[in-house]
Amino acid sequence: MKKVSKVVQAVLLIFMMLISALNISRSKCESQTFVFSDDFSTDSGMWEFLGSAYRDSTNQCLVLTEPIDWTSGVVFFKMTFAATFTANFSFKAGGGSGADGFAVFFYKQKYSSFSYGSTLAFNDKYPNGTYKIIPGYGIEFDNWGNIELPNLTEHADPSANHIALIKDHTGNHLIYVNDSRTEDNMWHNVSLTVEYSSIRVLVDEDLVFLWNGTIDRTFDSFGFCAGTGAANNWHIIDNFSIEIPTCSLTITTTTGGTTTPSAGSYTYTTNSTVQVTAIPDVDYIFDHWELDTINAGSANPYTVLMDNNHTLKAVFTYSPPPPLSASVNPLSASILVGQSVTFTSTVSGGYTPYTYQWFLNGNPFSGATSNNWTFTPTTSGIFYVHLKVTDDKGNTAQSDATRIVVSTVPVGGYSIPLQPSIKTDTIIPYTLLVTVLTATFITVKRKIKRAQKHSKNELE
Ligand SMILES: [Ca+2]
Ligand SMILES: [Ca+2]
Repeated sequence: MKKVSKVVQAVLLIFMMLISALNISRSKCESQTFVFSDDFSTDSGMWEFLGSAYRDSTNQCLVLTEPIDWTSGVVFFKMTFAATFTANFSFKAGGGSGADGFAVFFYKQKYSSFSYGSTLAFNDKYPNGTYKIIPGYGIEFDNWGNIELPNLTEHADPSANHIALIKDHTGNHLIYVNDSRTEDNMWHNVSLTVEYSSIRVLVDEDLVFLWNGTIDRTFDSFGFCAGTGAANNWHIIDNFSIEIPTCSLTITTTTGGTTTPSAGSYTYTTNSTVQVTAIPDVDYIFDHWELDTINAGSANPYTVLMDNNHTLKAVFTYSPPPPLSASVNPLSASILVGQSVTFTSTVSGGYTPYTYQWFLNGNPFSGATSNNWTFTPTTSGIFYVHLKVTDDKGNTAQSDATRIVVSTVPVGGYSIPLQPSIKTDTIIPYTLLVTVLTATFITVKRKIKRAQKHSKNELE
């Protein structure tokens, strides 16, 4: 006997060690829990009502359906979560002509389109009557046994009254127990505990079922739904409470930037994801994140999985821009009076936006304030052009001055290009001709001037 009891003790000890080891790995965020309860005596603001669902302020409960044929209602808990949880509530179903049931859903994709009858508003139907799935789990309190129709196996129900774990649609029972409490029009207390790989349902403190398996936590909606069909029932919820483990996220930054959410400590339900964005100050760049002091790369925004308490630090580095500089093109040009030259600029460094001022012979040229400028001289001579650029912080930079040689227009007011193809022997007479003509022109001009002077004197 003693030997046996020692063996039992050893087995128990190992078993307890295993359990505690599992507990350690499962509850990394120790003793932090979000707790919410609602007796529906006032509007908590935590529920979103769709279809036939409403808060009955007189009876202070949550009505999913009244005993009306072909109706359905959904209530979403406004807090979404993918964490393990324990939810408690009481329900009363029945009191009508006898259909269809209700469900509490979790890890469910948010939805707004749903059907009535056998779907319990847990999912929708295609026009041909087949079920349109909405991913997620539910504990179903079914009070109408839908028969299996050809090609519509989704409608198969094990009995008229059963409590089941359903997934994605009401035809998919992962586990069920026949139970008349789903329609006796009496209040019953439900305790639903969803762990990492188990789902447990108690009704009036009796175990209904414990299901073990892999749980898909892709989606995060929680709520209640119910439907009636060709027959009807009341489906009412009251005294709701929920406990959800949470983890904390502490965000810090180095000098040189901020984050969204801003630096500080936050609480999130376990296994939720949080996006944090780093925003560098002027003269700084975002360099990388440190998650729990370990370099976590430079993805921005960064997504933190709240599987544990975490610290996240945004690391910024000082990186001012290079000094402002400006250059212009062309650097020199030779043109004739009446022709123009267009200057373009290249500006780098400093802080945008830039403002521009072009200078002619050291003086700002009125209106020449864009990033390029077309200069059209009206007289011959040598001109100097430069650009002054001012950046957003008032820093300035000047380009080198460019030298523009402007010549007078040749005789006739136009120039004849000297093409390489023209032979030397034709150029000589041509040059002579131009020289003669120019000389003649100057002589004529002088004569006219002299004549004008004479006539002027005469008048005086
Ligand atoms: Ca059913
Ligand atoms: Ca069912």
